[in-house]
Amino acid sequence: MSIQNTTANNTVARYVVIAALVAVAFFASYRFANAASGGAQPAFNDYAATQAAYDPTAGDAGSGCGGGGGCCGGGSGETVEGAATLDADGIQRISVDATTGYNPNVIKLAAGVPAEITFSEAYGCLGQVMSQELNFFEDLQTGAKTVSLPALEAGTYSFSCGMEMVFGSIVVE
Ligand SMILES: [Cu+2]
Repeated sequence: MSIQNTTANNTVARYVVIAALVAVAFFASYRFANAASGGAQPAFNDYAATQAAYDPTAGDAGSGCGGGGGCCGGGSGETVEGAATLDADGIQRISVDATTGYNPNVIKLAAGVPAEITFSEAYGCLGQVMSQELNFFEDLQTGAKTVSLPALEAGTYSFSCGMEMVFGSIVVE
């Protein structure tokens, strides 16, 4: 091996080391900034950034809230209303897409009529949907689930993801 080649190899090696140090420093500062800004409690308007973490095609590899950092974005903040359809069997039904937040996130039901709400399959933060008020908890990671509700009195009931970070409401009129 000539001297020139050795020098070239050393130069390449030096650049590799510098690049690695820069990458480590960048990652460390990112982690620090993330921790300083609250870590496990991201801002409610951080939805676009956190949405990527919910990509259903990426599976659910540790994307739950426990890991800190971008978890639930808290929803887009936009209200999307959807009204249930009364079927011939006397049950009102509506489907909710839960893949990237609840769509619709304001579900309108008629009072005094039993209802079935079908939530789509969902992962990560939205992998579970629940309501203490209406007493349901469903795991959406294993597929879409239909929640059966009795005839409800008029009022507004809330539901959320399993960590109570993304919310929707059921408005019964
Ligand atoms: Cu969540």
